[in-house]
Amino acid sequence: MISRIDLRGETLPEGSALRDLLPRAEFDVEAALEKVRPICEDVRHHGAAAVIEYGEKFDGVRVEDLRVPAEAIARALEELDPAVRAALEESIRRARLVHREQRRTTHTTQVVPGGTVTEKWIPVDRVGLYVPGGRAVYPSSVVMNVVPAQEAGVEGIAVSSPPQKEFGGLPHPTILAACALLGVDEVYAAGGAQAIAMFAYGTADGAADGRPGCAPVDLVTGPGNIYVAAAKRLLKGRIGIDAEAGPTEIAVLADATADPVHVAADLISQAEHDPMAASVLVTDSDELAAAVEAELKAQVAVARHVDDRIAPALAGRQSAIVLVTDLEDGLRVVNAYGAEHLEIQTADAAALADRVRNAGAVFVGPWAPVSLGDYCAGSNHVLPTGGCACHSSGLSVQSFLRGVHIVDYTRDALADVAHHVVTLAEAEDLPAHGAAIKARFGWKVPESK
Ligand code: HSO
Ligand code: ZN
Repeated sequence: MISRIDLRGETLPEGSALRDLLPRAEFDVEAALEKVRPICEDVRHHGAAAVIEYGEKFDGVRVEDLRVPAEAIARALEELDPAVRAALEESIRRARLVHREQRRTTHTTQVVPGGTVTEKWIPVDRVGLYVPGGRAVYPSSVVMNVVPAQEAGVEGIAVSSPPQKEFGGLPHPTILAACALLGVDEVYAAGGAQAIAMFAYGTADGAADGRPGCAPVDLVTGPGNIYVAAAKRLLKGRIGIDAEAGPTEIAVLADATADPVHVAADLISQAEHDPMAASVLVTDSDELAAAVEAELKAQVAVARHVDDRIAPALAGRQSAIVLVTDLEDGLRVVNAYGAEHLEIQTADAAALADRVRNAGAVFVGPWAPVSLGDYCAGSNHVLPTGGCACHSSGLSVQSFLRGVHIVDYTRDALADVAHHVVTLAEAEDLPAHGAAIKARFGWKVPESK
């Protein structure tokens, strides 16, 4: 069901050579680029009409209007199961607690007397948050996108999620209800690459009844399938994007003290997302490896979504049990892998977690499973996959802010450093740069004090 990779008794290679020994899914965004290019071009030139056409083609339902009416959003909340409402409210409350503290304060550095640089954090004006709606209908992802945007102070927040045939062309009602709970009223029934293009280019032609369309956004965040990832890559530059989200991943670093029942349950929990999802156990214990294999069999036997997702995910080349000589090697392995989610289930979990360098999020000890983070830890679940944790972070308030430097110098402060500026300008053969300084001092370089 799950393969083994035995790295014991070898000196582990470093960096990318080690990464090459580890399992990973193929997520070839490049290949999807050619498919999404004409879709994006169509939306650019034909606006809402093209988005509606592609919705009919890919989602199997033709909508009159992309914008979800306010009444439909209100109704979805009224009809929401009260237990789901309470759980979403708690998820939102905890996420707000964490994300509120991520706000950055303006900081002024006095570089010299009379010369300051202030770094001011300004939220982007308008964001488009994409919420998938195919195999995955995740109201929790609405929370994880909207909360940091709101806590950052973003004023224009638009959400888009694919139209669902069984709901008359509206996005899934729990998605709409989550929007209502968060106070988001600008929601579109658009999915896939066409939704990303709608956000990037806007749809000036708007609705059938002449109401305005979706205004272009500055930044698009949120997970999606390979076509969504390809459209984000294609339109990056015109819009900002968050880290590209590929199939979800869980790595568990565990020793003989870990409970195999927990480890197996956690590996299965993320395999449940996608046949391409990755579940990786890294352990120095033969006994644990064998016990987890047995547990996987037992738990998969009674799971749902087995044939279409869990079984292919666990059997795929992206999943494995990796045996290592000791936990030091285990740490090298998980750092080389850079998992989206990393659980540490070892005797001294906190100390090991402290030495993790590459992971989207780290879950410490037996009582912090990834599922907790998916919904109710307060942490964000939109995290870098595919090894991108080596250079990118998950979604946070920071994702929605820009740090702008405000430079303020007096005449004396400029005079004092003018000769250095002129020297550097000349060294770069850019005399006009130097002239912009000299022009302020009667075309001379002022004497430095
Ligand atoms: N584990 C997913 C997020 C999610 N899980 C949504 C359940 N619902 C990626 O972090
Ligand atoms: Zn999950």
